[in-house]
Amino acid sequence: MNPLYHKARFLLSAPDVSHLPPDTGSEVAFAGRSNSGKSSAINALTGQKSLARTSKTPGRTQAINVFPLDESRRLIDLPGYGYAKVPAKMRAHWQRALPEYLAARESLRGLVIIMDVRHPLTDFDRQMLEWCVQAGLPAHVLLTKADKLKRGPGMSTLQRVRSELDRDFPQTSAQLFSAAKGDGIEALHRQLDEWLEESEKQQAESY
Ligand SMILES: Nc1nc2c(ncn2[C@@H]2O[C@H](COP(=O)(O)OP(=O)(O)O)[C@@H](O)[C@H]2O)c(=O)[nH]1
Ligand SMILES: [Mg+2]
Repeated sequence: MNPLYHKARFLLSAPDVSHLPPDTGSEVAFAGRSNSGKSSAINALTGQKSLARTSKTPGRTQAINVFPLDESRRLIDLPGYGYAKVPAKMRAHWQRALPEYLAARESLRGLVIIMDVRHPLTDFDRQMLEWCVQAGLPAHVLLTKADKLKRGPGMSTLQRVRSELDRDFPQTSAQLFSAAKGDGIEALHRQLDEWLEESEKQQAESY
């Protein structure tokens, strides 16, 4: 149990990257296809039932939600991609804004990409990973809804995803996760710790 993540609270919903809080301290962003289980993963990792809203019918709202953990660290919930009912104009906007955010945001330490374990590495996911490579940003893949597969098929999906990542997107790690069962939370906390605590140290050393 890591109490830092349980301190997460909702700060604001930004319609655009220009409305994000000042680019200081450190943050980790979460991305994923609509309905992949992103909101459920954020709720599970923060130990809060309804911090990020979850729904069975994905919404049209496309905004960035900001969840501070303390004065200098935050989680960033990016708009879900690949949702057909999002108006074309808005889709075009995020298609431009997301890679810009990944490349320009100084405080951004890494990206968690949520994928349904039954449908990993879609074209959208690969696009996001490509933008991470271009931005020199590490990524961590959560294969969520792992409770939907038996242990054997789950493990072989993880192995297959890892070998594809090794080939196409080195610097990217992967794990199984289940918000429903609470599996994989500790491994995710360790990855977030590495990104958020390392940068705290770097800041301390630079004074
Ligand atoms: N079985 C199972 N269902 C999940 C899990 N995570 C999310 N879901 C379900 O998947 C649907 C979409 O989840 P949500 O978190 O809203 O996805 P988002 O659109 O990516 O934010 C909801 O019906 C959730 O209850 C999981 O770990 N296991
Ligand atoms: Mg959601």
